[in-house]
Amino acid sequence: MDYKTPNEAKDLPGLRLALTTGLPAPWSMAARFMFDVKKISYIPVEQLGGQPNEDLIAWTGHRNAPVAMLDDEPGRTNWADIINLAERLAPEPRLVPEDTEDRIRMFGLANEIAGAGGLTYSARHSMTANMLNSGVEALQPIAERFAKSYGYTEEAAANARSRMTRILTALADQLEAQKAKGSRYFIGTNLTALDLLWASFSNTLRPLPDDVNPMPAHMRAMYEGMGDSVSVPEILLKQRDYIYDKYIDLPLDF
Ligand SMILES: N[C@@H](CCC(=O)N[C@@H](CS)C(=O)NCC(=O)O)C(=O)O
Repeated sequence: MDYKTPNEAKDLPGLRLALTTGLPAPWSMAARFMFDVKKISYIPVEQLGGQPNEDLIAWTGHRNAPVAMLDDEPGRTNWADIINLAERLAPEPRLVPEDTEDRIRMFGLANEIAGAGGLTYSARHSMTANMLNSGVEALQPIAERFAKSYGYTEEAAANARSRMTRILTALADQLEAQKAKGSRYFIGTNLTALDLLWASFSNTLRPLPDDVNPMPAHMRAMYEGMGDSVSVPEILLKQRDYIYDKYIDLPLDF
């Protein structure tokens, strides 16, 4: 991936997408998948995970990623806003269901994966707890930045495992119900943003193998650590493999 720095990108026209570099960061990868599947071009901009990112803040007002900057519109950082932006820029292929009940269910389940208090925030709270309790001096600034950025509390970390398990069960139940109706997808009969979100976020708990996902060994260990405490139902892993196989270029490039 050929990233521009925030200062190189800030005066360019069009869509600029700040992404965490060097690893398959789940919110960043999910944003990319939405734009890539719709063939919307963007300029990738570097965000350095866990770092102060002062130039990015000066330009966008945000330290973390993703941040989608379209021309002179306000930056978009929330996963749902980014899905809606992609849908606006390229209505086809549709990733947000037309049917109202399907759309509500899709955004509801997506929020379980990506929203504050959901699966991946919970996984990150337990990772943050592990870093804070590790006694490793070098990890403390990052752990403290994560704690502040993402609303970490000891209580949230203590509840993470049961919250994650309940969400994984709900996602698996949804896929089982879809399978019984003969669909390969989370919602309806076609690909939606939820399939792409799960493909990205599943990679946090169960990273894809190194040949298609060449991430640094210490980050792989950290990601695996986030998934260690939970079992991920087989149907969810099969689903993500299907989506990667059919819709996403591998190896991942970050
Ligand atoms: N704004 C996002 C969450 C973004 C987020 O959690 N980003 C993480 C993972 S991609 C990140 O930037 N981590 C690196 C950092 O905090 O420096 C949302 O809630 O929709």
